[in-house]
Amino acid sequence: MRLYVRRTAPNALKVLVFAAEREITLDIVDVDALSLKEFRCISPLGIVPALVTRNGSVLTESLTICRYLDEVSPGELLFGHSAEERATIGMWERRSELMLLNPAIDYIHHTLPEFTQVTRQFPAWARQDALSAAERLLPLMEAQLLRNRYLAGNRFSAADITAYFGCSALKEAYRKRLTAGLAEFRIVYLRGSFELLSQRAGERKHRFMPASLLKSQFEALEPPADAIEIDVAQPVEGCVAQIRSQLGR
Ligand SMILES: N[C@@H](CCC(=O)N[C@@H](CS)C(=O)NCC(=O)O)C(=O)O
Repeated sequence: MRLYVRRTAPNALKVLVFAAEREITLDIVDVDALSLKEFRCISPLGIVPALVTRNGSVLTESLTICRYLDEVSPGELLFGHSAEERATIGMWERRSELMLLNPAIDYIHHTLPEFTQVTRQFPAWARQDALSAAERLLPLMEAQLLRNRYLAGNRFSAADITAYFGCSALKEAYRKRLTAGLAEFRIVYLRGSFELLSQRAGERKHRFMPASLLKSQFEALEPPADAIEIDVAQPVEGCVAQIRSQLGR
C-alpha cells in the first residue's frame, strides 16, 4: 500500500505513527516530490494523507485510513475489539481531534505571520475562542489519565496517538504534564542544530510550516535533561536503530 504524506502535516504524521505502532510497512511518497497537478490525479482534494490500498482505491481522511489499516492488518487492534472498547476509543479519538488537535492547528494558522498566505486570518477570534474547546477538554483528560494509564483505558489506542499530536513537549513544564502518573516512560530528544534544521526546512517546496517558524520553536525549546538523545544529522534509519537499541526493542 502507498501512503502520500507531507512530513510537516500533522494528519499525515498521525497515520505514519499509527502505521509504525501497528508495524505496517507502507510505501511512503512525500508529495513535495510531486507537482500539485500530479498529486491531484491521485487525491482530487490535494490534501494529505492519502492511501492507495492494495486493490487500487484511494482513501483520504486520516481517521478513516487508520481504521482501515487497523482492520486489514494482523496484530493488536488500536481501535479496540469489543463494541464497548471501540466506542470508548472512538469517543476519545474524536474528542482529541475535534477539541484539541484541530483547535491547536486553527490557533497556529490564525495567529502566526507565517500563515498569512495560507489562511485568511482572524487573530482576535483565535486568541479569544479557538482554544476554548481545548480548555474544556483538558481537565476531563487529566482526570481520565489519573484513573487510567491511557486515554481510553489501560491499553494504548488510536486515541492516544491523536491526542499526542495536539500537545507540545518543547518545555519542561509540558513534558511534566504529559508524563504525570506514568510509571514507565522515556523521552526521546531528536537533537539538531538550528542551521541543519533550517536548511532542511528550506528545502521544502510547500507553503505550510515555513522555515521561519523554526525560530519560535527553538526559542520555546527547553532541552530535556535525561532523555535518549539522538543526533538527527545522521540518516533517519540510523536514528531509528539508535532509539530501538536504547529502548531495548
Ligand atoms: N480531515 C483531514 C484533514 C487533512 C488536512 O487538513 N490535511 C492538510 C495537512 S494536515 C493538507 O493537506 N492541506 C493542504 C490543503 O488543504 O491544500 C484528515 O484528517 O486527513
